[in-house]
This record gives sequence, C-alpha cells and structure tokens, in this order.
Amino acid sequence: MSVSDKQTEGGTAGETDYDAIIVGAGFSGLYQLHLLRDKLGLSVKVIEKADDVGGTWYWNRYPGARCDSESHIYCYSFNDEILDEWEWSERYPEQPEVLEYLRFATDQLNLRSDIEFETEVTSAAFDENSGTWQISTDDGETVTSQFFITAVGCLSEPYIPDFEGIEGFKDGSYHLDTVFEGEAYHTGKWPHDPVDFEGKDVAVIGTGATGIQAIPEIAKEGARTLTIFQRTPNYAVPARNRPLGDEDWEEIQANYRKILDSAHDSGFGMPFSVGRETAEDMTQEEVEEFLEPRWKEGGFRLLLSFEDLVVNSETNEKVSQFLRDKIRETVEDPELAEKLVPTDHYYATKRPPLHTDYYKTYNRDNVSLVDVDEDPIERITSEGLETGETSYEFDMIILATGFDAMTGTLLQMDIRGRDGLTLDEKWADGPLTYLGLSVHGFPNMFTITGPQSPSVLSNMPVAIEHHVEWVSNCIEYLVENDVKLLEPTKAAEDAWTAHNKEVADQTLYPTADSWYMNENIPDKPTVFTPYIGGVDVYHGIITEVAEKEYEGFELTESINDLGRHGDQPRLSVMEGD
Ligand code: N01
Repeated sequence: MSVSDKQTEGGTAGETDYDAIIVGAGFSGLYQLHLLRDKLGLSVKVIEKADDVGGTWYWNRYPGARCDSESHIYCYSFNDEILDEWEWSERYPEQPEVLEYLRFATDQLNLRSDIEFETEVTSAAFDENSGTWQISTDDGETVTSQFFITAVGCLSEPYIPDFEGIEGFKDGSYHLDTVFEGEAYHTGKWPHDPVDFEGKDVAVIGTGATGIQAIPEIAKEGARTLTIFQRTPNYAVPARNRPLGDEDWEEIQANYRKILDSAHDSGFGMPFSVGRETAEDMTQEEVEEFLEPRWKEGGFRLLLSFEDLVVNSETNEKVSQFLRDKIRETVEDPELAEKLVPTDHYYATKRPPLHTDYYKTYNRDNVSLVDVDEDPIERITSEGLETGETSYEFDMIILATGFDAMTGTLLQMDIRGRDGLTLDEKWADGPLTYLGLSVHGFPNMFTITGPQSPSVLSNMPVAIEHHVEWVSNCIEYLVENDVKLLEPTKAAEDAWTAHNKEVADQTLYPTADSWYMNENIPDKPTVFTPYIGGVDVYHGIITEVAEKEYEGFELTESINDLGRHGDQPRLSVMEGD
C-alpha cells in the first residue's frame, strides 16, 4: 500500500503532490526512485539540475576523469540483470563509461519518466501545520511531498577560490566569469563540447585527485606548455589501469555475488583484504619489501596494507616514506622531485589519489610546476594570473580546486525545518545529524550519503546502497504503521555527533588540512565530516537502529500532533527519551 493510499484513507488525503521528492539523479537518486516507486508503490519525483542522469559523472568530464574504484565493484549490486548484462571495458572505468552505465541502469529500470530534468531546487521548507515538505524550483513551481530525500552527492558544489578577478560561473554556462581574456574552466563543471588544448599555454591550479588525473592528459593532448600551480603535494599511487578481457570477466562473473558481498561487509566498501596488522615492528626495508607487490598491483590495495595505517603514526610514516621515495625515483629533476614530495601530512589523511603517469608527466619538456604555498595566487588578470611576486600569461586557466564538500550542495538549497530554522543555521558549527541520514528539526528528511556517514570513505555505490535501502525500509515501516512523521531526537543527534568526533579523534585524519576536515573552504568550521568507523560497522549500527524500530527517532502517529511539538503525546521509540 502506498503512502498516497494511506493518506486517502486516513488524514492528509491528496494533500501532497508526491509521497516523496528526491533531489538528484545520480547513483543514489536513481536507486531511491526505483525502490520507493517500484517496491513500495509510492508516487515519487526526482528533481535533477542536469539534462540527463549521472550526477557527478555528468558534470566531471575533464580529460582523464576516471573512477578510482575498480569498475566491477563500482556498480549497483541489487539487480542481477544489470550485473549480468553490463561488462566494464577497463579495470577503472572512464567517465563516459560510468555515465553510459547509469543511463543503461536508468533505462533498464524505466526511471526517466519520473525525473524532472533541467530543474533546480531553490528551497525546501517543512510546513509544521500540514507536516509536509514544500519544494520550490527555479522554474517557479512549488510541489509538496511527505518525504524529502537529498541524493545530491558529496562533491557536487565546485569550489572557486576567492581570487580577485573571478566571479563564479557565467550564467548558464560552463565558462568561468573572469577578467581573463582566454578560456577558464573548473573541472567540476567541464564543458560538454571538446576543449582544444592544441598549441595553447595552459595553467592548472590544484593537485588533488582531479588535477592528478587531468594533468597527464592535458600535457599529452597538445598543450604547448602546461604550468601546474601546486599548493600542497599529494601521495598519488599508480592505478595500473588496463583493459578487462573475457578471462577477467569470466572470473568476475563466477564469483560476483561473493565479491560484492565481501565489498559490502568491508571497512571501505572494497573487497580487498588487509595485509598486516601493523608496521611498527618492521624495519623500513621490510616494509618496502612488503609494499612492493601491492604497489605493483596498483590502486587502493596499498591503502589496506596495514590495519593501523590511519591510526598509528609509526606505521603511516613508514608507508609514507616508501611513497616519497617512489616519487623521487620517477621525477628526473631532483629539485622538482622534492617539490612534489609531500611532507605536511600522513598518507591517506587526505583522500589518496590514484594516477596514471602523473609523476612522469613532470619529465616532459612542456610541463612545469609552480609552488604557490609560500607565494599564493592572488588574482586572475586579463592575460593570466598573478601570485604575490610573479605574473604569468596563459591561453587557458583550469581550476582543479575541488568542492565545497559534504555539506556545500545541501546548504545551497535553502532547506528549512521546524520554526523556519535553516540547515545553514543548524550547521553553523559543523554538521549535526543522526546517523548521517537525518537531522533533528527536519522531520521526514533523509540525506543519502550525508555528512557523518561513511560516504566518501567508502567505495560510493556500497555506501549508497546501504543508505537507499535503509531509507526505503524505513518509509515502508512508517507507512505500514501509520506513522506520519519521523524525526531524530536531539539526544540521538548529539550522541551520534559526539561518536563521530570520538572515532575521528582516534585516527590521524584530523592532523591534515583536508576537505574531510572542511579545511579547503575558508570560514567553514573545522570538523571531520564523514564517519570513519567503517562501512561494515556503520551498516551494523543503522541496521540495528531499524531492528529496534527506529531507536533514536521520534515517530508521530497523528497529523493532529503536528505543529505542537513537545506538548502533544507522541509515539516515541527511543528508550528513556
Ligand atoms: O579537489 P581537492 P579534487 N591556490 O580538494 C588546490 C573525488 N574525486 O577535485 O591541497 C592554490 O582534493 C588544493 O590545494 P591544497 C575525490 O574524493 C574522485 O582534486 O588545499 N591551490 C588541492 O591541491 C577527491 O578527493 C575521483 O593545498 C588551491 C586542489 O586545489 C575529491 O573528488 C576523481 C587553492 C583541490 O583538491 C576532490 O578532488 C577525482 C588556491 N587558492 C576526484 N585552493 C574518482 O575517482 C585549492 N587549491 C571518482
């Protein structure tokens, strides 16, 4: 029975346009639509800014854009037909292939008709009198729904540094609005038409995972010169991409369910075993011998070399040393090599990038590095850009400067809960959530891969499936039990927030100035935003909450209780609350 059916029989019959509104048609929004519509029979609308599905894979089309998770685990696991019919062509899928995969899944599940494309949510407000959400969009429409689900991704809001001479994006365009007379782009909103580098002097600002993927490709694609502006060097590990052949696929298909189950039961959403407990008792030579085969295998296997890698500085330092030496071995100019060697943070405390020929690219004659740590970029000029000390001239400037991660897109949307409180106000000192899925004061709102959930510390589709299935099961429970509103208690939210901090503080992560810590955006509160307790542990926690009939949430049965929060009897399932 659908929520609409329930409403027809019970209280708010036909009072909402939809049972659920989902924002975003990427991996999470698509699956959420499928479950709510096809399993629960609800009326659902997805609102999507782009003109197609894909989410992050729609926008991030820069040269070299590729998934760092291995293709056979970067997929939906819930549907055998999709699993059987789709074959990835490479070990790590390139952006066009992931986008094609999501289009394929969309069509297999017949989802398009319930997605409103080219529409942006401009505000979402909870109405206390009716207990419903009112969602307004940039075409001037407002729709209402009982449930409001954000599926907006964690890295969707491009970050544009506050350089003089740069305003943002030109309206409705992929071009940056600058005083610069050449071309200027951000990797997170890359043009759909081919960008021509041939014979041009190109600048790339930023050496995170994106810059590290884009730089080798731009250098190869005919740029006359490529100048990289680096503020902090990174530890990039070779991906060792290769085509996947029939033999690979036969092996994957023969074990697919087991592989995926193992990914879902792991700490990072990847089915790789952890190498050893610690490197504490090993010499540097022994560590290097142990790491070498993992290095040769490539990818995130190195991340799982030692169980205590992100909690024990001694282990981490040995692994970091190994990686520093690899950079020195590859970059021919020793002075340049030292500039590329990270010494300010422990390996993996910033998101560890994978690369294909990144360090080798610096041996090319057309590539040079400018270290802007001590001499920051100050302004964009009509000819190029200026640091405090030097002016540079270019034909093209590319910002690979990352995202207002985790909360940026949510806060852009002007979400308002009880008493008109904005999410922005609520999160002024950092995100406060229960389970990274819900927020006190914002009833019937769910945040897929929200802050304080494993999200970006997982192979994303795994974290996404856990959340989407949890939300669907939760809504099913609410419908079956005639519950109108679900809202986490303040106590549960405080406890979850404290738990997040406690777990993060046991690791080395807070020692780095990373976007995990919000440190990439000036004025954002410094706080570790994802949940680092492990995908498997986290999944156990949210499953138990559901089994205990949504412990930590207040469940409101009667629509008459709405708007009188606190005075009216409520069905509470949290013990002692
Ligand atoms: O962004 P980043 P990203 N002057 O924030 C520099 C995911 N991803 O787009 O380190 C000069 O990591 C900044 O310098 P610093 C992945 O989760 C996934 O690269 O702050 N430089 C840094 O070098 C990743 O972590 C895949 O000192 C400035 C860079 O810009 C996340 O996206 C592929 C500056 C930004 O790095 C974000 O990666 C690619 C300034 N004023 C990315 N401001 C997949 O595999 C910033 N920088 C799916």
